[in-house]
Amino acid sequence: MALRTLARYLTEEQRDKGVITTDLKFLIEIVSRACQSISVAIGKGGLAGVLGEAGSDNVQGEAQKKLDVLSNDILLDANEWGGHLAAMASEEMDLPHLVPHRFPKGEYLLTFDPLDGSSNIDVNVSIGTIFSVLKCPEGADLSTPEAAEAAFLQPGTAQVAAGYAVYGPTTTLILTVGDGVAVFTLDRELGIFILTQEKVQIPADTKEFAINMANQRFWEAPVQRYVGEMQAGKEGPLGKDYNMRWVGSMVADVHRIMTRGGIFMYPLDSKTKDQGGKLRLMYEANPMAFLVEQAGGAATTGRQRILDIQPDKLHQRVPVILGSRNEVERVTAYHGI
Ligand code: AHM
Ligand code: MG
Repeated sequence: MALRTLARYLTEEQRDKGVITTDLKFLIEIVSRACQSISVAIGKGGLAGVLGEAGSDNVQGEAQKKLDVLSNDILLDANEWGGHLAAMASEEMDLPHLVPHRFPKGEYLLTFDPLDGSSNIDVNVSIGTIFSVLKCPEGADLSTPEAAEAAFLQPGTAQVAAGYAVYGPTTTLILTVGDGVAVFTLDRELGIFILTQEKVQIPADTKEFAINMANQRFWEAPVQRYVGEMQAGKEGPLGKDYNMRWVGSMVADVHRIMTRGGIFMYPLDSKTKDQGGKLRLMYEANPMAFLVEQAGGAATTGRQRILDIQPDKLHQRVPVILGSRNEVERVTAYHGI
């Protein structure tokens, strides 16, 4: 049987099923090609001098790595000329990036974390790109980057596509256009993404959890209770032994859950409470929540479904609990909802 490439999958979603527009198909193909370029740069590592600090901070006050900046530039350059976008926003940029006047503007907005897993970049551990696509509201003010921020402030339920690429032993692209979740693997010789799994389903139950245990003393009572119960194992109230896996790159931790189930938590803690949480809503929590729900899992802050949050700023942070449905519902219930 002929290989099903990403291009073919998207064509079927557009032409045969009518799920996406031709512009959205084009947009996703361009993002996938940018991910291939990022994958090549990461693959060269120290040979190309791309490792190490960039010597600058991003808007969140985090030190940027050279590969953070390079990945951001690759995504901006790839996406600005095609005529499918109105504006882009990124973890690495304070304000939205408007499509330059010399190019036509389209109807979509793209947000991304160009390279997620900063602490793993220089140590040859899996990292990735996360992206989310929204429609630009009619009549949105795109006259300045400051004015354009308002167009992005839409709840996650408004996403028309979301995905992530993992740069690990293989480069994979995980995508949803609201019609289930599909996994594509990069054939490095052919230079194309090939469909390797469709209709991904996250098992409702699990025995595996992912959380940064170093933050335990800062967590709130419901998460303390839940993790304590998991650690109590067979003899505890949950009646089974759990295992822990924590990569420290959200893309890799979520990808494990997509593959075999599990629960991922970056909950509210006293260290990050003032800023609302650790992970960013628009380009980390929302795209992952859309993918996880499309795969039959659940995603909450502990108090609210992530996709229902009405954002009030572009770089807003939120607590994240996602993965196997029964486990997410349990810990959410412990928060008193
Ligand atoms: P980044 O986007 O700067 O890489 O930060 C997000 C990352 C996630 O990938 C990961 O889940 C988390 O931050 C790890 O943070 P920490 O090591 O502080 O627990
Ligand atoms: Mg990130």
